[in-house]
Amino acid sequence: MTLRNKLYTYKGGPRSIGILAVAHAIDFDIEVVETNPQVGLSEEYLKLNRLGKTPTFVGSDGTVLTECMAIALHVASQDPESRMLGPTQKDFIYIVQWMSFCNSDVVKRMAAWILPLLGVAPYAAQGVEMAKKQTAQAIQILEDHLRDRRHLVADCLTLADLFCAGLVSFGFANVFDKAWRSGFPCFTAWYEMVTSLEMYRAVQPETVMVEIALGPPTPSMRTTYTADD
Ligand SMILES: N[C@@H](CCC(=O)N[C@@H](CS)C(=O)NCC(=O)O)C(=O)O
Repeated sequence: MTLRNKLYTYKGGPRSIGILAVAHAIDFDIEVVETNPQVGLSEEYLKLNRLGKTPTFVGSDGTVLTECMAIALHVASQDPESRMLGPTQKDFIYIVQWMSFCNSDVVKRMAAWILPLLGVAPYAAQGVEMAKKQTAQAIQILEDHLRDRRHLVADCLTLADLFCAGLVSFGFANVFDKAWRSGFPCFTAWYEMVTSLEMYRAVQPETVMVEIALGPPTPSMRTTYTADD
């Protein structure tokens, strides 16, 4: 029996979209194994990822990787001819910079804004308002960077674009509504460009951009669950 590469993740998981899109772009076979921490995890999975997070990669050669950035870099590097890791070594460093920025500061701020509204983290109006401001502050960095460029790095499509667009899809689908988007036109145009690419659409056929941001959760939705993000 031939072993396949596996990615343990859940459908539409923002930390997995870029991994799957780059795999598609370089024709690297990965089977998605539906795994959702909010639904419950098997003992077997907890041996692979001891903090019970997704995604986790298990390669056909036995490689086990946690941390979405490491997985994305590993997958992208399977095709040495591909430009997905940037034309130069310095571009590669900038790719890692943007991936890290989005996977840490942007995701944390967005999650603090959105998860309480979805009822998957405790809700406090003040906390949500603060997280909304802090998200705008982080996205402004991307907006300024993209003002005179089409791509995050090196004026060509790289892993940074696919990976970061996947991460912020969570914002566009829930709170980056029409009014909010008008304040970030370059960031929004970049997102529309990346999400319309065939390799992105192969993973995420539909891109949701909300008209009106989520409002406060109803009392029955509120929770005390505390996922990190
Ligand atoms: N440092 C990890 C974080 C992974 C992570 O937090 N994943 C989220 C899903 S996108 C998760 O598993 N959350 C469940 C929880 O925190 O309980 C990475 O960058 O891959």
